[in-house]
Amino acid sequence: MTPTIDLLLRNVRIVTCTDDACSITPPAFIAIVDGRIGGLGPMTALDPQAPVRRELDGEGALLTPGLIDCHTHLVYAGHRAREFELRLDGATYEEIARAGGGIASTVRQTREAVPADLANQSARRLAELMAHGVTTVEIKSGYGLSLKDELKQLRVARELGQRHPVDVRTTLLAAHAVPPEYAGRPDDYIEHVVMHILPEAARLKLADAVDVFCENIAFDLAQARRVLQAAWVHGLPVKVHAEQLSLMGAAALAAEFKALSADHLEQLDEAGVVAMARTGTVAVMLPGAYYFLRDTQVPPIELFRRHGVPMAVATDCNPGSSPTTHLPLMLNMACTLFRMTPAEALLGVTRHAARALGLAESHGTVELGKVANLCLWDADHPAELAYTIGASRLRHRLHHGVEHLPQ
Ligand code: DI6
Ligand code: FE
Repeated sequence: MTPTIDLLLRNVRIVTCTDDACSITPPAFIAIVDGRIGGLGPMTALDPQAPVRRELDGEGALLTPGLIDCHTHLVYAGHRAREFELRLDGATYEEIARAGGGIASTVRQTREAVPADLANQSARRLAELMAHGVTTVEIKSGYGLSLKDELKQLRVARELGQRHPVDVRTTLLAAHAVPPEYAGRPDDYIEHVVMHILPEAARLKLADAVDVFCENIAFDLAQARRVLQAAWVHGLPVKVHAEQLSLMGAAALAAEFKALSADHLEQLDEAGVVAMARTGTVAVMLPGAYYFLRDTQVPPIELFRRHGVPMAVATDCNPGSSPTTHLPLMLNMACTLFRMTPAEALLGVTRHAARALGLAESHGTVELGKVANLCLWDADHPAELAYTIGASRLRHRLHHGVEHLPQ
C-alpha cells in the first residue's frame, strides 16, 4: 500500500544539485513522507489517487536543497565593533590579536555569559541564518578555551538545534587560541586540550567533529597534529582552519588525517591542493572573512577545479573576521571576489557543504530518501541566488518536511 504523503509539493522546478551544472527539472512534484523525500518526478507522473494529507502549490517556483552553512562560530557573546574601527585606522588583525584583543576579547565575553544569555544572543544570529534559507548549520566552540566553557558553548549549540527547526552539527575548536592562563605555554594548553577537553566532549557526545586553527598567530603544525591524533583516537572526524594568513602545510596535514574539510586556504599551494584531492577533503571557501579582513590573496580556485577538489562556501559567522549571517550574500562574494561560478557557489552550500559535514548520505541534494530540507525561491534561475547582493528571495523553507516561513 502507498504510504500517506504528509506534504505534497506540486509544480516546482527542482535544482537537485546532483549534477555539476545545477540544471533545473521541468515542473515536478515532491512527496514528503516522515520528514524525508518519499517520491519525486515530473508532474505528469503524479498519481492522482495517492493519499495526501496536505498540499502546497509551488506555482513554478525554484526549489533547491535547504542551504547548509558548514563553517560558523555562531555561539559567542558580545561583539568587536571597536576592533573594526581600529582596523580601519590601520591596525591589522594579527596586531590586534597579539595585543590581547581579537579572539581573546570574545573569550572574555563568552566566559562571562551565563548559558541562557549566550543562547539568546546566538539564537538571534541563528534566526537570521534561517531566514536566508539555512536548514543545516555547523557551530564551532573555541571562545571558551577551558573545559567548562568549551562544554558550555557546545551545549548551547546542541540546544539551539533542539529548540529551532534547523539541523545543528557541533565542532570542538578548543585549539582556537591560547587562553590567558596558558599565555606563553601553548604546548601545555594543547596537552590540556588532548588530555581533558577533547576526551570529555567526546564522552558527553557534544562534538560531531574536531577542528584546529593552524596559523602563525595560533597553533603550529606539530601542535595541530597532536589535536588531530587525539580526535582520531576518539573516533571523531576532523577539520582544519588552514593557510588563511600564511602557508603552514596545514591542508596537507588535514589530508593526512582524511579531514572532512580544510577551510580558508587563501595561501594554499598546488602540493596542498593535490594532497586534498587524494583524500577527497572539501575546500571550504570563506569569502566573508576575506572581504572583512580586506585580504588580497584569493584561494586557488582554478587549482581546486583542475584537481577535482570539491568546494564549499560558508559564512564563517564570527565576531572578529566575518560578522555575517547571510549565506546567499556569501554566494555573491564567492563569485565576485573568488571567481567561482554561480553553480559552483550553489553546490558549495548544498552538496559539497553536506560532504564537509559528513552528511553526504542524508543532506545536500534533492534525492529520494534524503531528509526533506528544502527551499523555495522567488527566482527563475539558480544563478539569481548568487547574482543578488543581499536580497532575500526565500519564499518557503522546509525543515524535515515541515514548513517554516521566513520571519
Ligand atoms: N578563523 C576565523 O576566521 C575565525 N577563527 C578562525 O580560526 C576568527 C575568529 C575571531 O576573530 O574571533
Ligand atoms: Fe572560522
